[in-house]
Amino acid sequence: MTSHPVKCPHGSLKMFTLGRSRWLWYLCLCAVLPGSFCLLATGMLFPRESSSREVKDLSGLWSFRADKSPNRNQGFEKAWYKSRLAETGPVIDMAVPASFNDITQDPKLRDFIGWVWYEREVLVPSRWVTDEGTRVVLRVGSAHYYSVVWVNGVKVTEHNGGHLPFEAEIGSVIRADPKSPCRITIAVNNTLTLETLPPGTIQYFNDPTKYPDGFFVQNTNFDFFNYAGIHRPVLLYTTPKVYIDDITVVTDFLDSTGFVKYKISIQNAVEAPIKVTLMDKNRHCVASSNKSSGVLKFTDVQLWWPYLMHDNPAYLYSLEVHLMAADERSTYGDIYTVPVGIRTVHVTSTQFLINNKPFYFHGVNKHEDSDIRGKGFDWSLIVKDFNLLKWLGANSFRTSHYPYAEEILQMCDRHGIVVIDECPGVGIKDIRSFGNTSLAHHLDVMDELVRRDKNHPSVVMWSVANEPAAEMPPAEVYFKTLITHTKTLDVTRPVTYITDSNYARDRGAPYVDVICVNSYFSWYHDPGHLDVIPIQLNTQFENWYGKYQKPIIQSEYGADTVPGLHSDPPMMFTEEYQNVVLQSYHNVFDQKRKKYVVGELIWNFADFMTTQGVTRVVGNKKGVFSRQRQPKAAAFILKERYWKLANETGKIPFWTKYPCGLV
Ligand code: GCB
Repeated sequence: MTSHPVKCPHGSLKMFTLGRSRWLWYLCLCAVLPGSFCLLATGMLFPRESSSREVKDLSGLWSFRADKSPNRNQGFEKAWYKSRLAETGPVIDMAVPASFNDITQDPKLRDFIGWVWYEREVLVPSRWVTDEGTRVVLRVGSAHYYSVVWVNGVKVTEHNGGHLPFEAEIGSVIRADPKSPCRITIAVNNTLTLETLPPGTIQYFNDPTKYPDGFFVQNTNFDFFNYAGIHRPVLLYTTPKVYIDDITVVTDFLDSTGFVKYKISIQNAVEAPIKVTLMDKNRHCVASSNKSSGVLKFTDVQLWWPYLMHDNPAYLYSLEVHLMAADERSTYGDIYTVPVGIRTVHVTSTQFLINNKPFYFHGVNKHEDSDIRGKGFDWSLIVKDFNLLKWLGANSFRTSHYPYAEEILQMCDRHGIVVIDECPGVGIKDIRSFGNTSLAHHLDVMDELVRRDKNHPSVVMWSVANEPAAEMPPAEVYFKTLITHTKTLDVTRPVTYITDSNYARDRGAPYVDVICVNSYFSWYHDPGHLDVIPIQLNTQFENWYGKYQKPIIQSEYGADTVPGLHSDPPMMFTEEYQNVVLQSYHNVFDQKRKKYVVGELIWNFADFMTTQGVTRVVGNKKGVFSRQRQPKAAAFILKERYWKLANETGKIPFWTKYPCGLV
């Protein structure tokens, strides 16, 4: 039997803690690149094609088998990775990327907890195999939650965490067996523990008079369905042997002069000739250098502005890095281009400044969630959502409650949608989740998140958690460490955690830069009593600002609404009730945004799936759009407001003909 991290049924997972010796490494890097990022030992550049890099997308049909054995461990005991999955037992077709839960009619698969196995055979271009100077990398955009990956039966990597990419170099494995197709096996386990992010626990019910043999449930403290599987594209890509491993970019400007501070790391050579070129939209070079780090300075800078704040928003330059390297046998070149938006972010005691101008977040909270595909990546859905965001006049969203696909952030860069980038620190309610193992994992996740998203101009703030039980004594040290660490990783962006309206949960608040508060007055508090909103919301803002003198974002507010349900006078769950909740909140925002409130993010953009329970009727219905992306009445209220706000606080682009008739 193969020894494996899974020690007990349903995958009680051994955590990777990568040794705190990394701290020393951070300190060294900080010393050479002050005012910039401290990162993991290797980069995680998004796989892009270039004249030196090829990408092969493995999206499509994979073979799939859930390990339904009582201890969920048969796949490891019988080494399913050693042969074709179909030879181990019955397999079904599975779409990748997609959550597996809603794909079949099998209720046991929908609610399955434990290991599921995916497999795909790939024909690899022969040049990739024969050319020893080519690195072949297997990359998984994300798989929820814990993954083990084999190629031709050889384990190539493991990853702990459900929302960030991981990869493995597989050239040597496929070259060892060049004649056979490359068989990729990925085992994914969705079991959550007190130390995962988000946390969860498995609870067994052993009373035979009430429950079938082996009955157990997974308990969680978050309000979305724990969709699982391979959620984002699986790719193979190549680089030359000596390659550009990471690029870090920090931007600034003074009057009309732009500055791009950059650092490039290369692998498999101590140094190599390099050419760095910054190009404008028309591919004209505006600055260049032949050093692996430095500052590019150029005139007539075009800043990256948020959507609706400028008539030429989301301007992107391109930083092209060209690496030349040679060994005794050949010359390799590597080219990688990263989009660069020149913008700054600063926070004062009352304002959130982008490019030194006050920015007001009028946006949404989202989920990666849709019918059938669950949390699976889907371009049609993404493009539709961006069209809806722009229709709404939204200038921002929060990646509640986990990092979204990189392709979504690329869309934000290109459309000027500002992002609060949240890690999966949601549902941290149990005191045992404040221990050292949890903290170490949380720090690792922040490292991975910042490493992946640091260069996106759209990302303006990190959120380290949502509504943690921050009234518990260990929360203070926990959040102090986490927030301080995140600021060390990235000195250019503010950091927050999202609190709920329980005012006692503020042990982390002294360390955040912006206070983000969720509240549901007249819903969870005083349900049905719309008249409490003005007074309770006013009290909420005055209390937080009075104590901390930091700008405040209303990071969630809303009401569940069943589309098509009506009542006048308004009653809970009707479209009219949602309208009045929104309008009552808006009246208070209008008073406070003159002072220190810097944003409002509706909960939620669209209805989304949750675990089943007595408060959820086939999911959470607080969307202003249905799960199928059709507007409820509240969407029109929000749209009118957001365009009005844009008109006041920004500059509506001349080309935008928005249908509210306000311009
Ligand atoms: C919250 C949570 C969010 C829930 C929402 C609700 O405070 O942050 O995850 O979905 O409330 O609708 O209850």
